[in-house]
Amino acid sequence: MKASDLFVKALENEGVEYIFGIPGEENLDFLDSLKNSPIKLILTRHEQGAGFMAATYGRLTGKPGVCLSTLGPGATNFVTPAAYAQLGGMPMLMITGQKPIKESKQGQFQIVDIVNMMRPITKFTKQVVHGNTIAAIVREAFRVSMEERPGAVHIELPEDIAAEESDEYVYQIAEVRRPDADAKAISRAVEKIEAAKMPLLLIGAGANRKRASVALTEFVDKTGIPFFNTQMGKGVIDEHHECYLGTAALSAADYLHCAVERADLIINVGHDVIEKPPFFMKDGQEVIHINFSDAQIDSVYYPQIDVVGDVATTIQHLTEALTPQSHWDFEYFHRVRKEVVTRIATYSHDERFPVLPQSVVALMREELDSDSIIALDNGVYKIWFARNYPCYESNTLLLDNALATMGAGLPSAMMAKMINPESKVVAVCGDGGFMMNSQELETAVRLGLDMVVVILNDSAYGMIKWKQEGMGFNNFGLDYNNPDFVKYAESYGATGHRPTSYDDFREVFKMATNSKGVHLIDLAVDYSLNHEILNVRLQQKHCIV
Ligand SMILES: Cc1ncc(C[n+]2csc(CCOP(=O)(O)OP(=O)(O)O)c2C)c(N)n1
Repeated sequence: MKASDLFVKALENEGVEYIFGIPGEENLDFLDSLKNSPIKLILTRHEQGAGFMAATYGRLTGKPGVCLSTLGPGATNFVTPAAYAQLGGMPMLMITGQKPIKESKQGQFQIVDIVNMMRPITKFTKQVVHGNTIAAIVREAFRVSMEERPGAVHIELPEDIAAEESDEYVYQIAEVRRPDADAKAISRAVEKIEAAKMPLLLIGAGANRKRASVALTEFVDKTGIPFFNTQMGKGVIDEHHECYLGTAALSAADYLHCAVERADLIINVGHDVIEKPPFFMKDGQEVIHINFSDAQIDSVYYPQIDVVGDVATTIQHLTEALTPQSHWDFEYFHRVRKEVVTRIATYSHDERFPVLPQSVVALMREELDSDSIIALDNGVYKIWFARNYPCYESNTLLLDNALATMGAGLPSAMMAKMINPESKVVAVCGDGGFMMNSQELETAVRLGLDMVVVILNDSAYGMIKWKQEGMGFNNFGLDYNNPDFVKYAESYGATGHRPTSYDDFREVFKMATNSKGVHLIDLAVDYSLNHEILNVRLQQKHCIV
């Protein structure tokens, strides 16, 4: 069998549905092998778009998303998506081409040492040097990519190896059960939780990965222990829950942190320090770290107890073993919850135009369903969404708070729509982040996706402006001009809208989320209160006593 045919067979064996990417001449054997495969090739307009889509496939399904590029410049374009998947704990396989390794007449043209370039940003990176090793390499790449903590893997398939003959063979996939946490670790955690006076539960990205929703909801229902979550842990427990205190959109100083500082024990399920800290640990505070792997120690995080094993099973064991204690005191936490709710409501229905980010968030929550998905790019609005947008289901607010890259919002929304065709999907991007991968509008239109892209337009890199102001610097170096986004959308075959008032935005948003095709809404945003609310007022706040 031709080696590239075997490669495709090995991918089929893993259940691969899509390959996202841009082939180069070094991938032509592989492309030809793909021609007769049920795997669908999704061409994108930039390798970043392909990589972000593949990573999001991994994030949402738990199975590696696969992307393809040529050697050199195509492969270097995978660097940011690789880091995105690696830091975000998203399984992803990148396949890149290479010049022939046995005999090449092109000197060093386009040759970059991609295998080594990928080393610090992947879990596994390998060049195939013989067709007969393909099946094992592919199986191992998938295993490593999915193994906790999941991440990016890379295989380089040189042109001459792709074309050679190899023995036909694929490996049977063995189901791997994640190990249970040690019984002693669980009973130590139970003792600590029962002995605490004000325990508080934190839910992080790791709990969202393996869908620990049912186990965690039962834990909270039985114990009544209030919870907060990280940005990437949103929606694991329905945030309608009366024990939900809020989301740590900032690392410190928010109203929610009054509760975090008062807690004598934090039960951290699924957060690790790769995601931006949801609080800074301080001496005298105890933390139980519950995750698939033990805690990485950092000056802001040094838990006293690790419970390492499958997260959902650990939580089930804890729920069974724990007896709710009469000395547990959650009264203060519930008062903080009321304070958080009141603060979030401020400006949520302010109808000024250009719109405040707070009112954009509230309006979208009102107009969307429980299973609707918002995918965010990276900008200052991410803080407002994380803080003010309650999620009712897991993975319904997709954001990146690990690499926190710009440019992933549109491709990740496209992937979310392909996986959840029945749900409404909205990409929310800043004008800066949108322009980093706006070319994927063509891919979205070509794929016939029904989705909405909202651009929060402030003609500036707003997040950095907000930081600049917070640090007392003068406004400098962060403003630009934008294209006419309505015409831009139309030139791709999408529909463009430019609301002129708050009410108009509601009408346009309602119509766009209930319509076919790709709709782009160019929405003028007013960030003038960000500094006052997120810096000045929070620094001046006094925790309720
Ligand atoms: C690829 C990348 N480049 C730069 C940054 C640094 N950065 C973070 S947010 C931001 C500005 C975002 O601007 P925009 O997308 O317009 O959103 P806004 O904050 O204005 O809402 C920048 C430059 C980043 N996170 N990722």
